Amino acid sequence: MNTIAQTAQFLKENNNFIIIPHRSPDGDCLGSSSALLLALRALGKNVKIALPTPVTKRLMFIWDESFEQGDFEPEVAIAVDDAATYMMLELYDDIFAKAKKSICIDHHGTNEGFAKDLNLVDSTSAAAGEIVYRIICEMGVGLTKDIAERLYVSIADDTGGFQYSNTTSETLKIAASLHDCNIESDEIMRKLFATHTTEEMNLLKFVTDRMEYHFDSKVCLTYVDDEALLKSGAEMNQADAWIGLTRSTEGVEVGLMFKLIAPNETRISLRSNEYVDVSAVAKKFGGGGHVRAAGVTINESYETAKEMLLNELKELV
Ligand SMILES: [Mn+2]
Repeated sequence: MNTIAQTAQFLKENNNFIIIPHRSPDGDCLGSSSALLLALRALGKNVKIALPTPVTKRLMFIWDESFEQGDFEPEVAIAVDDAATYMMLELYDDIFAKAKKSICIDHHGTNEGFAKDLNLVDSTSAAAGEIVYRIICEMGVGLTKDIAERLYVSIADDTGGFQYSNTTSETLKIAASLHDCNIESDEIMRKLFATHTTEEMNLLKFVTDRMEYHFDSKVCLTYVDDEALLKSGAEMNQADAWIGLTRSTEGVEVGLMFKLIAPNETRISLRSNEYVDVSAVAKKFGGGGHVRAAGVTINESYETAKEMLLNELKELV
C-alpha cells in the first residue's frame, strides 16, 4: 500500500486525469471525486469524471457539467471509493484498465488494491473524503469553499451525519477545518438527510410494510421490487434512502434490504449496529464494504438469496 505523500507526489507529477467513482455514486464517492477534481484543476491539471451511472437528484447540488468526460483522452485513471473493479461497471474495461497509468484511492477494508501504479487504501478513514482531504493538504492546495463543501458532503454522508461508529476524532477535526471555510453545513445536512422526493416518500410505505423479523428480532429485512417501484414512481437507487431504517427497530442487530433487480439477480444492502461484521458476510458471497455497512449482488432469486443470507446470519446474531 502507498502513502498520502506518495499519492500527492504522483498526482503533482502527472497531468491528464480521469476520475472514476463507483456505480450509484453516494455523497462520499461524488463529494471526494469532485473535491479531488477541483484541487487538481487548481494545480493546472486536466481532470474529468467518468460516471458508471448518473448522478442522483439528491447530489446534483455538488455536480457540474464541466466535470463530465466528453471526448477527453486521459493518461491516468483514478478510482475513488471503488471497493472493487466491478463497482466501475464497464468503465473498468473501457477506461481504467486501458489507461496508461492508474491509481486507487479508497477506504473499504475489503479492497485489495487493483491499480497499476499506486494503491492508497485506508480503512481507518470514515470516508474516501478524509483521504482526499489529506492528499489535498499534502499537495499544498488551499481549501476553497467549493472544495470544502464537497469534502463535507463526502464525510457527512458516509458517517450518516457523524452518527456512525466510523466517526473518529480525526473525522471531526477534518469536519471542523472544513467548517472554517464558510460552508453552509446546515443546508448540506438538510439536503443530504432531511430532504426526500415524493417518490421516495411513497416508497417508504412499501419498505416498512414489508419488514419482517428473524432470529428473535435480531435481523430485520425488507425488499424492493418492481411492484413497489411502479406504485411509488421511484427508481431502484432511491431505495437507498431507507436502508438505514432496516436496523432502526429496537433490538435489531442486522438490517437487510433486498433489491430485486432481475428474476435471478438480487442486490442486498447490509447494515449492523454493534457486533456483526457485515462486510465479512458480504464477502462470503462475493461482495464487500465496511464492518457496519456492506453490499453484495447474488445471482439468485429473492427467496434463495434471502435463505442464503439468513443461514449465514443465524450463527452471527
Ligand atoms: Mn465511501
